[in-house]
Amino acid sequence: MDKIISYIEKVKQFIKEFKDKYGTIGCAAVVLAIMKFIVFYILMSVKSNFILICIISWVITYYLFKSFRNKYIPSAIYLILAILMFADVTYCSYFNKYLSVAMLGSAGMLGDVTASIKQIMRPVNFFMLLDAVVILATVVSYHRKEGGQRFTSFFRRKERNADITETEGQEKPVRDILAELDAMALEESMDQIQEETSKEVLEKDGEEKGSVTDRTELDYEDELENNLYQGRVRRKRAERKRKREKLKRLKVHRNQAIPVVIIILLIVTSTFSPFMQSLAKQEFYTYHVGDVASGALGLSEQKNIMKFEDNYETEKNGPLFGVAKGKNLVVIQVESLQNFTIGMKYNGQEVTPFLNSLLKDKTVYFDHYYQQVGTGNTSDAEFATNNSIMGSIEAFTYQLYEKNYFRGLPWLLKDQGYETAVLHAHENRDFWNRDDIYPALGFDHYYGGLIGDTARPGGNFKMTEWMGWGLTDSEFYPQAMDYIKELQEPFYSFVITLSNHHPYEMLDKYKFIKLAPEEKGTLVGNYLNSVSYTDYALSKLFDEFKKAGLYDDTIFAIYGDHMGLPASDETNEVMGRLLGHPYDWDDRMNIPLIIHIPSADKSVTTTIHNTGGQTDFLPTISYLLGLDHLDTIYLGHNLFTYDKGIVAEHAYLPYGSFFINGYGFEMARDGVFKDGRAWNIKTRKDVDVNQFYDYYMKSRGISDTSVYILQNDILRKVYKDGKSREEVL
Ligand code: GP9
Ligand code: MN
Repeated sequence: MDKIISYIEKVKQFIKEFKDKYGTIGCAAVVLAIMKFIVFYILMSVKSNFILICIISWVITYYLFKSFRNKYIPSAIYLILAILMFADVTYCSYFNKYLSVAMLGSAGMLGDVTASIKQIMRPVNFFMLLDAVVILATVVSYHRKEGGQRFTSFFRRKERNADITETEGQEKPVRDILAELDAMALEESMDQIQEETSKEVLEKDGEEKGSVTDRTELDYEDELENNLYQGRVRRKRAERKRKREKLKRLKVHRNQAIPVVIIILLIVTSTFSPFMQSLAKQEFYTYHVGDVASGALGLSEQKNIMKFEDNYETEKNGPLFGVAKGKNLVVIQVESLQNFTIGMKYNGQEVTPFLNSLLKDKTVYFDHYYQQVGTGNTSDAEFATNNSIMGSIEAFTYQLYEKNYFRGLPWLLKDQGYETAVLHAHENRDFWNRDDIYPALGFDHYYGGLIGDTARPGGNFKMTEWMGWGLTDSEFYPQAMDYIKELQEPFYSFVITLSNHHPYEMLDKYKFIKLAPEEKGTLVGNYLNSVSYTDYALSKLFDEFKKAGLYDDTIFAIYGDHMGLPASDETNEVMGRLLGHPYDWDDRMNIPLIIHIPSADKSVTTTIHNTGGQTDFLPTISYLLGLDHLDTIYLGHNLFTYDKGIVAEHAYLPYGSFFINGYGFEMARDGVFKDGRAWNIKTRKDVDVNQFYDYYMKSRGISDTSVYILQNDILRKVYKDGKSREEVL
């Protein structure tokens, strides 16, 4: 009890001294810093071990400031860290994870995201910067007050006081020095007594012996001895000062070591303890140090590589095999198209009237189809769709693996005599490194960029109408058609739309949906208008095909590249209202896949509920086109005949997450399986995660195998170096 009281007293004393030194502004800085970490972890959606994680961050921050005598240094470091925290919460609100060094490497591919950032930016994000600014102001004001005196005296004195009383448990050198200092202090005070006594004696002698001129030889000896003695005292004092300095240095080093030791301990133990892993993956300092270290040392988690299975050989057996054999293939990857818009009636208005009408006519609609992107977002949707391999989560695949050998759909169709082309009207034709990657992916032509763009010459589209990120879809399609018409039949045209891009800022004339006051000015309201315009523009593309006389000889596949409405308080609220249930991950990541086959019999019209994702596109479309074999390495399944699909996710949802028939699984961000969340997609109720462990491992296997194929350039080994597919996987 006494100990507690004395401890409380010490804390009170500390606070009082702190307040005396740094004033109210300093106290405000401390309160803000404590609160900042709580808000940060709420914004980062930290779910497990919340309090412990806050404590670790507070301790590390405390030692960061204690580790430097000149407080400008930690204040500057802390400001940089505050900017990183600001970036983390902003990034997390869209991508649902911490920023990584690898991601920063892809920052060049952000394009003009000013509007998007404005949209996802919450005022609370700025709270991440506030304490750092107040801390800096405290340091500056202290320096002014003290007239430039070093900012360390407070901590120095605290340390000195503590040195005398708190020697228990300190490392040996500090304790030894303290012992020496104590001994010296004792010796010094004894010397002082002696000094004073001898002075008194001398004075007394002087008085007794008369004036200096009367001094005897003995007097001089005494004086000499006294001088020698005083020299010894001075030396001792100097030595004592040196020792004190050394002690301070040692204590500073110890303070610097404490956070380093905490972080290293967390990182090292996280490799074998799920509990420590949970802390290490969620705590701000530890996460970022771990991220930088694993990048620098090339460390990664244990990989789970799957054996190659040529599933297509059996899965191609179905009634629609070859139903579109020899037809032109037009694949339209629609920017940000989510499945909930299909068939939706908003206040009595159809959002996608054209696509809805298409579904009724010689069309197969996959309503449980999901995005499967990596860091490359749109470009990974393209990649997974054409190659049946997931894009990397490390950095964007189109650049990271631009020198790889690929053998996806364009190459397979070229083998069948197809001419291949890709078309996209972003102002920068080389966005996502498209100029370099498309030839490697097997596209004979790339029509992209703007005519007359001197910064990126070689553009193909006239900028007749600008909206959002580039040429409007309705202007893009007729111009694209001019190029498509020139292709040799059969052709494969891969068309990438752009108008429906976050944050869905529209030209007024294309706002077809009358929004109710509740949705007006919301991202969801803008999105509904944007999707509606996208649908309208698509009808124009189909008209173009009819006009060109190519419609009946073509099979069309339309799908969304990735979610358009990431989670936010506003979006969750509006979407929850529109959907009639909480807006969940399956709603966000569910994209439509619509395959329209004009030449087929009406009976093909159907909706297929099998769960699938973008990596399933290649075998699925190959089945309709009647490819006998898939002479490549692929990870997907034919969704017409395979109904046990698992869709692996590793972006937006953490690595190991998945969708299967009826269920979604969100892996925990702390990397501990049992901290994950599984839910029933129909009932919307959470269910026990333990039944999904095998699926979780399979999802990891699909991600790992994708990365393995890319990292080891496996397709080159098979198709250039002559190894068998079974040999390499
Ligand atoms: C730009 C377009 C958009 O050309 O592909 O990419 P995104 O921002 O959606 O990944
Ligand atoms: Mn996109």
